[in-house]
Amino acid sequence: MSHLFSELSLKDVRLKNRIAVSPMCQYSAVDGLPSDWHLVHLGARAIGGAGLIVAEATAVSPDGRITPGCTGLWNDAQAEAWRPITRFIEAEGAVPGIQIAHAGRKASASRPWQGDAHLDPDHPEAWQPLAPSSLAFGGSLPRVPQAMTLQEIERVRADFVASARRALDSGFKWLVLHFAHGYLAQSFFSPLANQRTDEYGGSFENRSRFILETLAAVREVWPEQWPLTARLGVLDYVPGEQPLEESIELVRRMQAGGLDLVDVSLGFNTPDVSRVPWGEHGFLAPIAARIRREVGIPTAMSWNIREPRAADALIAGGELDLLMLGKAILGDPHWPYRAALALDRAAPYALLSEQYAWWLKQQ
Ligand code: 536
Repeated sequence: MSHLFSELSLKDVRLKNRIAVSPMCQYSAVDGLPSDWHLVHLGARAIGGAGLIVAEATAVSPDGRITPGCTGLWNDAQAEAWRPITRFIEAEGAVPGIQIAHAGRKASASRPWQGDAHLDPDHPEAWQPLAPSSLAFGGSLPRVPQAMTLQEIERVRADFVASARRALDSGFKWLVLHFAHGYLAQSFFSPLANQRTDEYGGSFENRSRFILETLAAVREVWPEQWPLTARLGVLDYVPGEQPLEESIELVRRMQAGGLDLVDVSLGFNTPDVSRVPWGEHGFLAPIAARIRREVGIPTAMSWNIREPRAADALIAGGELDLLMLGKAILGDPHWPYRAALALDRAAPYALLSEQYAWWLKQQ
């Protein structure tokens, strides 16, 4: 029996396997509204057999979008528009999840295929990015963000709470807080981005404050029975970053604050990714394993995982509980079915909708 195809229970949610679709920005929304594109993109992967489908980084406010094409949950029309998507995912036996986010100083950019750079400040669709400090990310994102006031910090926290409520109304049963990739929450934690001198900057306690307060506020409105998880950038592989021990301590405090699982990811607080050891299959696995062991929290992980056998070994080896697939499952919505065939699972057809299974079983 493979480990990849064992069930995972977390709170009152039961995933039929350990394969999750990692949140992947489609930059295809208008006014933050998910569309037929999102239904088919996510729905196809539910048909494909993944146990958990996490919708892309969805902005908690208009200024929290990465690009004008990002999805949102800052109004009720958006909550309504997500509903057919969660309904379809559930009907296919998968669990619908969503990642909520604020892009911070990386906001107000063009879609990757239209430049992947900050929009000119005079562009009709541009807006003023916010961040802990008025420090530009650099590279293709040169805009100097506005350092947030305490009132703005409070406002964004309230936006996370309101978006979590709407996610629940939309039918999502798994919430991911985006605390990674150089976006707002991550940039509060990183000394590479945060130079504040008030209670939100400087010491480890202060740099952790935004993340821990946001988590606590969301925990109050997100039901106990559904998993509350976060994607956290634990390392940037850039000189001047926080030591890994700080990231591990932050996860410990997040767990004490009600976090049910951590998706171990990268910081991306600077344009310099030259030291990231991309080459190895599942290169973050030793770090995820250490967090799982030292903190005692379920872990998920993505980045450079595509081989079913190696993926299965990561679950079997106790390094992670849940596999997050990005490009592998973007290129092949039926990755779970193919993985089941490759791992000699008795009945890969059980992963498929009846409509597909019937055809595929014909001689
Ligand atoms: C990660 N990215 C993460 C995104 C969107 C854009 C790309 C997100 O979390 N919404 C990434 C950064 C650097 C290099 C590769 C990938």
